[in-house]
Amino acid sequence: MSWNNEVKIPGEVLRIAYEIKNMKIRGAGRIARAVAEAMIIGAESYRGESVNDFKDLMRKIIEILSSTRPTAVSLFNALSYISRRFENAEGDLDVIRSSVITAAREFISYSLNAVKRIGEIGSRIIKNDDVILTHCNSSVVIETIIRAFKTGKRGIKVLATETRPKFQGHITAKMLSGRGIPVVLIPDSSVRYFMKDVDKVIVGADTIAANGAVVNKIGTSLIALIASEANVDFLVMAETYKFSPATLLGEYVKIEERSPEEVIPELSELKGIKVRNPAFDVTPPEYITAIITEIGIIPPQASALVIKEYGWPIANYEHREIAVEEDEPIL
Ligand code: RI2
Repeated sequence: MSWNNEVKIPGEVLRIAYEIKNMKIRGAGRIARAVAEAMIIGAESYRGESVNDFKDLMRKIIEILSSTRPTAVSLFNALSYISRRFENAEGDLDVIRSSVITAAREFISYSLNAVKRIGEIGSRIIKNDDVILTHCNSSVVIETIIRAFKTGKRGIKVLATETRPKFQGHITAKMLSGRGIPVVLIPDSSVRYFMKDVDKVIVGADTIAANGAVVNKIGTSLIALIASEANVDFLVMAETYKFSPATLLGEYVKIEERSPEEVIPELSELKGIKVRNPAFDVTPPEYITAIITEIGIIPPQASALVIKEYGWPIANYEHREIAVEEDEPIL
């Protein structure tokens, strides 16, 4: 099956899907907001008059967006928040269409407020002269550090890991230094070397399981291990839509494995050598000091409670590969 077969999908929706898949749009929160945006574009683009055809278009768009990246549950939680609304809505096309648009807008605005709120809560934990180590590029972590800096915390320094193979640490370093915050970019493999200087490790999350295990960028669990050895606090920042309801029922989180070319661009130089590129790993709850969410600071062991109390609807949609033709898309 390809991305553009029996139902006509708007080019802009396909572009968003393609950019998520290729990580031009990336970061668990950002991809969740991008799929919500794609749903709005899809809903507004429908020119027919049939409620059934409209719902089929929405379902097809959800299927395509769900096929982009498998690990960050934020993407599936955003889609199931929206799909539950239009699947349960009753009325004419206007009513069903506006149920999609309203739910998607609600999600986007919830998400942006949650990031801000986590920044407010998280920045209070940062003290004058703290040396913070972060991995990858998390918008909630960046928000928190910038807010701490803006609200007058003095002497903050950040160690940003490169985050191979995609080097998202470069983005982090640029974002922070652009705001006047001292940053040092370090190789991923040097974390243990530097840990003696670190006061706090702060990372984002792609998915948090019911048992409190955190799925985040590959290498996170190694950093947690090193922090634990050195008795350094290991803090995770995550909006509640990064908690996975399906894990309550015992489902595993699928770890994305990306192209070997991201690790070795000239693969032909290593003829016959298999190269693997898992994008995420799992940090067990016992290595996590606390998880900072928009509803407060929780121990990882309280994750099941967060899912039950504040839970996002269990995703009806799961990641299924849909082949992308070479010349697809789209623009
Ligand atoms: P925010 C990223 O994944 C990283 O793993 C990062 O820690 C996480 O999303 C959370 O990002 P990728 O898309 O939502 O770079 O905090 O693979 O921005």
